[in-house]
Amino acid sequence: MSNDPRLTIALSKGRIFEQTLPLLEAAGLRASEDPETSRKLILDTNDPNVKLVIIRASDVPTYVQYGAADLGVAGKDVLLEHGGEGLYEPLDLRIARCRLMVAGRPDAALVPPPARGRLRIATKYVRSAERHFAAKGQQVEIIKLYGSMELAPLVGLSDLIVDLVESGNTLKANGLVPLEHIGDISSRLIVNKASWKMKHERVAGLVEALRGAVASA
Ligand code: PRT
Ligand code: MG
Repeated sequence: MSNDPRLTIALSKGRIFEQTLPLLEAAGLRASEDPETSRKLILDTNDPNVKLVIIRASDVPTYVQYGAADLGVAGKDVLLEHGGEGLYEPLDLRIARCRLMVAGRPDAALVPPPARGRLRIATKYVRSAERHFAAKGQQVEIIKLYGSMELAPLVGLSDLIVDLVESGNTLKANGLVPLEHIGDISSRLIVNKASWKMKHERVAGLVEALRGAVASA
C-alpha cells in the first residue's frame, strides 16, 4: 500500500493554477486541459496515475483534510482560516504572494468611535482578524463578508476591513489606505496526513521535486 502510485492533487482556478503549473511541469507533470476553458472538475495529466481536481480556493484544505485529494495548493490566508487539521504543510511554494492587511478610509481611527464600545471589522478572514486584534488587546466586532470588503467602510457597514493586498490598486480605487500589516501570504503545498504515510514514496517524491522547482524558480 505504501507504494500506491495514484495521486490526486487539488488546485483552484486562476492565479493558483497558473502559478502552480510551471512548478508541476518542472516536476514532470502536465495537465491535459486548461481549467479556465474546460468545464471538467477532474483533469488528467500526462501521468496516468495523477489527477487534478479543480475546486474553490477555500475548499482545497477540506478536500485534502478528508483525503479526497492527497495533496493540494492553498493560500496561507485560507489555511489560517481552515485551521490545518489533518494536514501537513511541507512546502512554501512562494507563489500568489500578497499581504494580509488592515485597511480603511484615510481618516479612519484605529480605536472605536465614542458611541460604540468596539471597532467593527468587515472581513472574509474572521480567524486571522480576531487573532490580530486580540494580540493588540482589542475586542472587536467582526462582520463576516464573502467578497468586495472594500465597500464596507464606504457605506458605513464597518470602521475597517481586513483583506489581502497585492498591488494596492483595489484599495486605492476605492479611496482606502493600508493601515496595518498582519502578515505575508503565499501559497503552500499541503498533504493529507494519511496519504503521507500510506503513499509515502510517491508523495515524498513529488514534494522533493516541487521543492527543487521552487528553489530554481
Ligand atoms: O474566488 P474564491 O472565493 O473561490 O477564492 P479567492 O477569491 O480567494 O481565490 P483567488 O484565486 O482569487 O485567490 C487564491 C489565493 O491567491 C488567495 O487565497 C491568496 O492566497 C492569493 N492571492 C494573492 C490573492 C491576491 N494575491 C489578491 N490580490 N487573493 C486575492 N487577491 C484580491 C484581494 O482580495 C483584493 O480584492 O485582489 C484584490 C487586491 O489586489 P490588489 O493588487 O488590487 O492589491
Ligand atoms: Mg476570487
